Amino acid sequence: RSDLKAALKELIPQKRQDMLKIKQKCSDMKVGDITVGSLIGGMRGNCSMFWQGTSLDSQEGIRFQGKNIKECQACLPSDPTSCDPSDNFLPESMLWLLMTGNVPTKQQASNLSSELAYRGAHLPDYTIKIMRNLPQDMHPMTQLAIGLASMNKSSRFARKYEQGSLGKNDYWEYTLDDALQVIASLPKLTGLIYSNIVSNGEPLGQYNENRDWSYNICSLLGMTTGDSINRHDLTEQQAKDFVNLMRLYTGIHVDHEGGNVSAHTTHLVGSALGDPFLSYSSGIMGLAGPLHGLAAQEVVKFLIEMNSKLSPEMPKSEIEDYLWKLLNSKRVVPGYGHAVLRKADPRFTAMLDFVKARPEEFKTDRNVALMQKLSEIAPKVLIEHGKTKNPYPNVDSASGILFYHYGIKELLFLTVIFGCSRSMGPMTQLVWDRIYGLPIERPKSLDMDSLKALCHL
Ligand code: FAM
Repeated sequence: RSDLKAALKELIPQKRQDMLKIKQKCSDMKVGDITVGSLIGGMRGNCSMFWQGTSLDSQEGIRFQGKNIKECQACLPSDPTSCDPSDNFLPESMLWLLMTGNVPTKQQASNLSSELAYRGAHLPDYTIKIMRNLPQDMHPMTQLAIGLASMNKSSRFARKYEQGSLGKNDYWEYTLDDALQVIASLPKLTGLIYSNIVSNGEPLGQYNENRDWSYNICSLLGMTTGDSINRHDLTEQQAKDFVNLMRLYTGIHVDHEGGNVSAHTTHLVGSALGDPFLSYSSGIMGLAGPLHGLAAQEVVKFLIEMNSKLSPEMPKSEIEDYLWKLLNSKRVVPGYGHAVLRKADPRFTAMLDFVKARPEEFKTDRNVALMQKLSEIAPKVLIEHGKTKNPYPNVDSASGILFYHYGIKELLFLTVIFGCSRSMGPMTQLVWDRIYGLPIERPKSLDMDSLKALCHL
């Protein structure tokens, strides 16, 4: 076991006191005005959620407990078994940072990684049985949501709550146990889904309790050289790079503050005291939408399709024409725009840096080349088009095509990897929701008559 629970126990009294003070002294303080535009416009700009781990600045992008991506890369511990300084930090380190607000020591990160590896080694028999019986062509995100929801049967929080023996102040401990179990179970669930899709359920790799969370995901996808089938004949270096891509990707997709669909859904369902399995299963359903997590897959399709129509040199004029045709047919340029961000997504920059650090690996990949070219050309076209509030690339414009490069060609599956990563932020929040004893969410809605009356129509 890691000492995460102990670290939280130390933090809780002060944090609870802070929250109590805010509640007692500032409950009537105004946060902002809600406009009719926001009411019928997806609640944009409507600041009405509390979210502890991350915040999104429209200009600078995501901050994890106040730290931007570069700062996280500089301070969060990486794989303790490797001495390669270019290794990305472990997502487990990020989880510790999200949960506690503090950068973990190498030992704390390593212990948390071991705890997750231990917890994730055995899925319940009934979950495995359910997963193995799902149709091969069922949407991978549906499979993931089913797998997670089935594990509610083993929820410690749900059991204790049902027994009626749990005081409100202690909800968080059982929620933390379940939340860690959700996160820990994702490599195996992901492996089961992928092998269901590509190999008739035959395992593609080994789960190893001595390896980190991202490594186990890669291994179970058949993407490591040592303990998996290595379906794509990856070299040692490629397999190592893929694990680092997985750590990078899953390390920076953990959270994007509270209002995005997957995080908000998890929080909303959890607010009714749904356990972490049910709550995150719902979040996964939200992530599956094409305007949210599925966008990475749309981008890959888009790049492949566009590449098939362009001349080999990919001239700028052809790319511009292609984009205009797309926009004129009222379609969106996938991978561009964002509901909150108003600059290029720093997560996109991090993925691009991964490519730039490996010029040999990517030099013949036309899709990756087009992804890079588009990031220079599309913003100008979108600005001229004049609709998008943010004409710059978001992370999805780069992420899917990198997984595709290494051999993950089953596009619908890409969002499952996103789902592994995104568990960490919303699960952190659910634990803190319980620590603070936050109530069920229940915003007021207006019907059409009330809206018309308000607008004097
Ligand atoms: N291409 C063309 N038009 C776009 C556009 C794009 N990439 N992004 C926004 N617009 C249009 C949008 O459709 C809207 O047009 P209408 O007024 O005709 O409805 C207008 O610009 C204003 O939209 P906005 O306020 O700038 O964006 P929203 O906050 O409504 O939507 C996104 C944000 C992300 C849903 C939107 O930019 C989009 O559809 N992008 C493409 C899909 C995508 O990349 N999604 C991934 C988002 C990612 F961050 C994630 O969650 N994984």
